[in-house]
Parts: sequence; structure tokens; C-alpha cells
Amino acid sequence: MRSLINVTLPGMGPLFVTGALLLGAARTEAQAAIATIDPAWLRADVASKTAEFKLVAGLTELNGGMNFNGFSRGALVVTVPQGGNLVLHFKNQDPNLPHSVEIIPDSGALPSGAVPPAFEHATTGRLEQGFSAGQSADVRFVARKAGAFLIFCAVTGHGAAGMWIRLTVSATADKPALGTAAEH
Ligand SMILES: [Cu+2]
Repeated sequence: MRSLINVTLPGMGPLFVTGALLLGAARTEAQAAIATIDPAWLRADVASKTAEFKLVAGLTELNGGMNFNGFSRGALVVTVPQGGNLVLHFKNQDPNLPHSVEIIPDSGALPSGAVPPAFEHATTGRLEQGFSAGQSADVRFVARKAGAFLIFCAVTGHGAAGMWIRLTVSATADKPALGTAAEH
């Protein structure tokens, strides 16, 4: 049996919408609700031109745990002013998989593993081996060049499977910010 719901729009006769369509809409809303930005992830100190970002690998079960802060495929965007310091407080909270982090250029193609970082020191190290559940590492570097970059997990296959979010180094932004973008 198909459930039909009677919807009346102004100036039109009644429309009939199938239950399947309504379920689809509800599912999309539920997915969008899972990944939300917590403003406490980002701290900015204007005097020292330093942004600190709490970067959690495997925060949720999204993408088999291959996510940062519950986002994958570029859906979370960290923006920092050019020339500022960026500190990533990385922690792996995924009980199943090791993860690592490096900043790489947004060149269109996703590497299958570790590549040289886009900024000096912009890596946790142990890139291919990764850090296991509960382990953490701090990454500190200067965002010298403006442009589009990826915060990328370099454990083999993870980045290509979607474990990356975006870093925008902006020549015009005066303070760091978090935002969302369409998945890539
Ligand atoms: Cu990973």
C-alpha cells in the first residue's frame, strides 16, 4: 500500500505526494543535522595572530570514521588570515582506524597517501602509519601563502576516500572563521 498525502497549493487543485518522496526529504534533513559546527572548535588570539583549531579525526561514524569533526569531502571550511599562525590540536577519536593530518594544496587530484606538505611543519608526522585511537599531536605553522588548501588524512587511501576538509588562507580576512561548503 502506498500512502498518499493531499497537499493543496494556492491557486492549484490538490496534489498527491507519495510517501517515498517525503521520506527522502526527511532523510536529507537528518543527514544535514548530523554535522554541525561547534564554535568552540576555533579560538583566535588577535594580538599574536594565532588561530587554534581543535581537529578531531573520527568524531562521528560518518564515512566509516574517515572524517574530521564529523565532516568529509570538503564540507567544513577553516579560513585563516594570510601570515597568521595556525595551530591544529589534532586528536584521533576513531576507535577503529589510525589517522594523520597534513596540509596539502587543493590541486584537484587527491593523493593516495603522503605528499610534501604545502607549508613547512604543516604535518603531524607519522603520515602513512597514523595515530591510533586516543592519540593526539599538535601541528603549528605559519600560513604564509594565500590560497585553497586541504586538511588531509595521509593514511593510505583515507584522503582519496573523502577524509579531508578545506583550509582557506585569505589575503583579506581579518580573523579566522569556520564555515561549511558543498561536499566535493
Ligand atoms: Cu584517516
